[in-house]
Amino acid sequence: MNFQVLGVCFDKTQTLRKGAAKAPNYLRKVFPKLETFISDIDLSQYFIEDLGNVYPKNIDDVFNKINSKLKANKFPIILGGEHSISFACVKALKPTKFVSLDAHPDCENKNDHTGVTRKIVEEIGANNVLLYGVRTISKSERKFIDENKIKIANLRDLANINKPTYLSIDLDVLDPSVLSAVGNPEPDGLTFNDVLDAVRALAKNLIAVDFVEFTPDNNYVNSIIAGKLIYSTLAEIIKARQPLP
Ligand SMILES: [Mn+2]
Repeated sequence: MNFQVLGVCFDKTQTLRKGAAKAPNYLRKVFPKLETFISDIDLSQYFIEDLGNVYPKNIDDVFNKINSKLKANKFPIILGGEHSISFACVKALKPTKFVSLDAHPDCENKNDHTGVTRKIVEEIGANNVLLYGVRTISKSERKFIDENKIKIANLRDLANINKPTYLSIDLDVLDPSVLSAVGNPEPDGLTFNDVLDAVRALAKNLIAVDFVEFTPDNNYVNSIIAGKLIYSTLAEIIKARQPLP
């Protein structure tokens, strides 16, 4: 299978700490340093086309910028950028299901990174949206989640999906002891392997993945962890499409 990688350099609504717009180019410097043989998959055998970056002027510009770049028949790997970009990706790629791995539900009634999941709920329906790894919910978000019966999923819920699925990985789903270079770090998060377990549960149904909110800092370890997570995700997607031995 073939992949396409697109950087979406947009962080204009990031609040606590900006810098996610720098993530795509930062990651491109890290990738060549990483081991490409992961979980018995040799990533170097797969064609990964780099589509370069887009630089949206504002949130509503993201859709036009990415829609003209993405190609058919190649699995999209979107490198954010802040989380708000996922809405445009969902609009462009039209999955049935949307799964968000995120410390936050992003269900505020706002046109920014805190409201992206709510916009996606309005786009594809609440019963098609699943949250995983959520641990900090505002009062207004709690109300929206309860009223719309949005699923806060466990691993089995993810494994039970059997429809084309878009996966958004907000890197703040990881515990800050694993990776702290994100816009809004939250304690008590997932381990690296917890995230990969979720990816593995979803892998056969995935049609695209984004990695958002990585906000590079001077800590070299953070960029290695982010890069390894992306490579490991690709390996799981490939593995799920291989015939059984
Ligand atoms: Mn988040």
